[in-house]
Amino acid sequence: MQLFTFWRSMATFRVRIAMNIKGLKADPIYVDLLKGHQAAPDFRNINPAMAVPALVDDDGTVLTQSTAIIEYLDERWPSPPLLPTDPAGRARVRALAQITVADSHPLSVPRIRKYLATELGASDQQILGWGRKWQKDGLDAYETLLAGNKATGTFCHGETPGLADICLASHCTGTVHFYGGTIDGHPTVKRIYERCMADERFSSAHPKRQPDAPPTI
Ligand SMILES: N[C@@H](CCC(=O)N[C@@H](CS)C(=O)NCC(=O)O)C(=O)O
Repeated sequence: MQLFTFWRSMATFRVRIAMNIKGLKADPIYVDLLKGHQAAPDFRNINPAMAVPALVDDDGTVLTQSTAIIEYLDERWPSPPLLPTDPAGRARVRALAQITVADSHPLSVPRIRKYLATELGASDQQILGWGRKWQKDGLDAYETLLAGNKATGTFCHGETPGLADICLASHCTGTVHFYGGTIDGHPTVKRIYERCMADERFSSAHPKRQPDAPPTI
């Protein structure tokens, strides 16, 4: 398998965690988003949406969109599972994941930050504040949905990490490490995030531990 990746990509972080949980390996192909390599013709042939991650399976199947990739991996390698078996549980986990994947993260990916700067004249500080605002709204939603719900356990849904935890981990990492925000006001989120990051399958996937990360960060 080949994984098109960039160290600070939160969406690729999600796929790296899922692959670690499944015990899968992929050859990394680095796409430097800060240098605009996502627009290079070779990569556009892989993903016309010009975004990482993209995963190419050994039979040549090309997959894009982090949660579609993660669910593909979960279906091909079902153990350990990343989604519960019951429909209501699956819907709950997918809904939690979408807080990050659909509602928060898309608002501050590089193409959005670039548009804010070049078309709307936003400053670096304004763009950081913009990102923090949508991250914080996502954290508020997670906290309310997780706290006091009896399906919440050590992890977002029960006692083993799954899709929702993967998305929550990327959300919190983005908030703390890239937007200068905090998760201190979100105790249930913080507890689960810290538990996740104590697990090598999560922590080794962290952006700062990737070979293409700059040595100084
Ligand atoms: N919804 C997509 C998000 C993909 C995405 O926007 N990835 C970012 C990095 S985290 C990217 O490659 N952005 C390129 C750009 O904005 O130019 C997913 O979850 O995979």
